[in-house]
Amino acid sequence: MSVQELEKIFQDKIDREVRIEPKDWMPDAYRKTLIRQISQHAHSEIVGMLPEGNWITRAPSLKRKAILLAKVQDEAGHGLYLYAATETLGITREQTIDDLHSGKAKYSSIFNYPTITWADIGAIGWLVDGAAILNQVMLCRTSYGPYARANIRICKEESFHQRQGFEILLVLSQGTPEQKAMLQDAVDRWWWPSLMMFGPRDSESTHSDQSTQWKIKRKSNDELRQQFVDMIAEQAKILQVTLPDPELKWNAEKKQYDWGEIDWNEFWNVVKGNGPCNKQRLDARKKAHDNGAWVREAAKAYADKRKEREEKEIKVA
Ligand code: FAQ
Repeated sequence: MSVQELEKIFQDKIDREVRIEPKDWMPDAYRKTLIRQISQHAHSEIVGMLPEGNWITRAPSLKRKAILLAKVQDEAGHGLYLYAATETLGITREQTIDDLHSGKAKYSSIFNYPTITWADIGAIGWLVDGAAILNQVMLCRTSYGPYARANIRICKEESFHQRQGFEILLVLSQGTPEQKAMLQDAVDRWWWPSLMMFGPRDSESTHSDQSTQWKIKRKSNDELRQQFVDMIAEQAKILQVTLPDPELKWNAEKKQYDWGEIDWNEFWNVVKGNGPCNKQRLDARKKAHDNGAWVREAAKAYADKRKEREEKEIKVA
C-alpha cells in the first residue's frame, strides 16, 4: 500500500472516531506531534510538583500537610502515566527526560512562577488545576488511545485538586483582613499566568490546525481560555475576590465575559526560559535526576539478575 493510501485509511479512522492505538500505522508527523505534546505534558506534571512541594513543610496544619502531600504525589503519578503513554510511541523515557534537561522540550509556563505565600497553594489548586482540567477533559477524547486513557485517570484526580484549592481560598476569604489580603494578592499574581497556560492565540498557534484535523485537539486554545474565564469569573464571586482585569465584564449578547489582553511578551519570555523560576526549576529537576542515579542502577542490576535466573531456569527445564 502506498503512503497516501495509508494516510487516507488513517484519517478515515479518525473521522469515524476510531481511536489510534500504538501498533496501528500512523503518519510520522502525527507520532512526532504526540511525542512532543505528551512528553511536554508529562514534564509539566513533574516540574509542577516543585512550586507546591515548596509548601509541604510549611502547610499551616497537619491536615493541610497530608492533603498537599497527597496532591503532589498525584502529580508524580500523572507524570508517570504520561511518560508511559509517550513510550508507546517508540521513544525511551531516558531520551524524553534528556530532552527536558537539555532545554529541547518545554513544560508549562505556569510552573516558572514562585509560590510566595500559603494562599498561592490555594490559587494553584483553583486556577492552575482548573485550567488544566478544562484542557484535559478535552484530551480524554483525543484520538490517540493511550493518551486519552491517561487523561481519564488524571481528570478524576484533578477535580479533587481543584476543590482542595478552592477550599483553601474559601477559608481565607472568611478569615482576618490579613488573610483576605493574602488571598487577593495570590489571585492577582496567578490570574494572567493561568490564562497563558492555554497557549498562544489561535492565530499564533503553530500546531492547532493540524492537531485539530487529527482530533488530538478538539477545542482551540482561545475557546478553552474563554470557557475558563467564564467559569472562574463566577466562582470568584463566591470567594469575594477581584480578578485583576479592569476590562472583565459580562457580555449579555454573547453570553460570555469580555476581558482584557494577555501580556504576550511575558508569555513568550517565560516559554523561552527567562521566567522568574525557569533556571531554578530545571536545576532542581537535574539535581533530583542525578541523586536518583543509584535507584536506576539498582533497578537495572536487579532486572539483569532476574533475567539471568529466568534464562537458567528455562535451560534446566
Ligand atoms: N507553556 O501551537 P501551540 C498541569 C508552546 S498540566 C509553555 O498552540 P499546542 C497539572 C507549544 O508547546 C499543564 N509552552 O501548541 C498540574 C508550542 O511550542 P513547541 C500542562 C507553551 O501543543 C497542575 C508553541 O508554544 N498541560 O497543569 C505553552 O498545539 C498543578 C506553540 O503553541 C498540558 O501540557 C505554555 N503554556 O497547544 C500539575 C496539556 N502553550 O512545542 C501540578 C497538554 C504553548 O512547538 C500542579 N498540552 N506552548 O516548541 C496541550 O494541550 C497543548 O500542548 C497546549 C499547546 C494547549 C498547551
